[in-house]
Amino acid sequence: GSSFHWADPFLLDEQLSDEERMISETAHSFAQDRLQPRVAEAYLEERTDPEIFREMGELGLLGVTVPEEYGGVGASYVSYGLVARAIERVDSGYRSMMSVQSSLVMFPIYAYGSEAQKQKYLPKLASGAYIGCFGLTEPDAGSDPAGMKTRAIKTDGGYRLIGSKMWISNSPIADVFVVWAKSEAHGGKVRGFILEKGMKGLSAPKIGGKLSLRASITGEIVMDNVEVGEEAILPNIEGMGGPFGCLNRARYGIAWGVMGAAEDCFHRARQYGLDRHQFNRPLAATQLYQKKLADMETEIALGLQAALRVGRLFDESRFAPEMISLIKRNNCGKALDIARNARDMHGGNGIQIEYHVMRHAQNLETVNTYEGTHDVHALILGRAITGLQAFG
Ligand code: TGC
Ligand code: FAD
Repeated sequence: GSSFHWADPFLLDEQLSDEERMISETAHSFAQDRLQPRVAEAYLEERTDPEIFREMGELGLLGVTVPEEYGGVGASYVSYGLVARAIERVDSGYRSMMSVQSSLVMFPIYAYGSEAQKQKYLPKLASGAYIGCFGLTEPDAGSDPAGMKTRAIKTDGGYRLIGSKMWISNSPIADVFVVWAKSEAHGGKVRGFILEKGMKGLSAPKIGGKLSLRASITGEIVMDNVEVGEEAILPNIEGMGGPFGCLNRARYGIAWGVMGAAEDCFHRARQYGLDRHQFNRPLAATQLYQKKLADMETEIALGLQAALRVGRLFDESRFAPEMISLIKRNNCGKALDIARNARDMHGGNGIQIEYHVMRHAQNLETVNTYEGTHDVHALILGRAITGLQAFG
């Protein structure tokens, strides 16, 4: 037999390569030393520090799967997941900033871009000198992005973009905008375009008043006849498979990330229960409290093991999008449940910023919704199970 480790029941750590363990430790130390001390204030003041991109870039935490020749680390998708887990242990908003940059901006430029686009953008995105954003969602097209209205009209030597995007992470501070539009010159098919801050007709107003993900800035993208040259179109992809290819990666990272947030809640609830006494004994000595801790530990262990399995399949190019829907949906739902319970277990203190659990719970409301809602992923799985499409 072997001994049981309450914080790592299935010995996940042992299943990692040396390189993966090293990247995970780098991300974890960075998150705890540099992000954790400033998150409470950033969250309360709804402030995003663009410097965080540079700090992540310096440590190689942006675009970890992108090859070294373009500024990345050329590491595995398991490594990318471990980075997401370590950063989201501090805040889902910080993980959002990282995932958008890595999976939704660097990945499409790397996978669908021209050599010139890769050389122009990837090294600067990897170092954090450039901040990127990804515009798919629109005011009238969320769960159904194929219903987008943004269009690209062919001009002499390029395109003119008209439309608006809604709920876009990083957009108000972005230098590089990967946006998706229906192109009349391509039979109305969806194409990707790279826009740059400062282009005439392009603006990205902030969306204020969020009660969730407050440390990560969100905005619109307004394209009022933005003129671009041929060099702005992503040449190597056409159709909804373009944006979905990016979402597969981001959703996979989120499945790991939310387990980090859940672990933080679990560890805090455990410690609180050991320290806090009521009825002349620690809260942790009560059966109800222990049951909640056991449920948390169980769901986290299963969720991490599932994410690792899908990550290994990803690295072998054997993943299916439905596998990602399964872990994105389940891990987000379980993490949200764990965070709400941790809030409850902290009693009145649980609503205070300094106890962190309610911030996680509020953040996870967004994470359960973006990148495909909990229910939309059920319908993707439902279609695969039955062969019948229940949406649209
Ligand atoms: P459907 O008919 O299923 O497919 C249309 C075409 O797309 C292809 N495809 C995929 N390709 C690769 N990976 C996937 N996961 C794919 N899913 C679909 C498919 O093969 C087909 O290709 P083709 O060549 O035959 O045309 O598409 P549909 O329009 O009926 O899709 C319905 C549904 C519900 C599955 C889909 O629209 C969906 O996933 N909706 C959710 C939208 C979403 O996730 N939005 C995310 C916006 S980005 C974001 O939230 C960033 S937050 C990031 C952060 O801050 O961390
Ligand atoms: P809707 O699609 O209107 O859904 C509303 C409700 O209806 C949900 O409960 C949904 O599950 C349900 N529903 C929808 N269709 C069906 C159906 N067929 N059957 C049953 N129920 C259904 N997008 C980007 O492109 N880039 C970003 O960087 C980005 N960042 C984001 C950051 C934040 C903070 C937030 C909140 C969102 C972000 N999004 C981003 C947008 C996000 O992906 C969408 O909010 C999400 O896809 C849901 O779309 P919606 O908000 O329009 O909701």
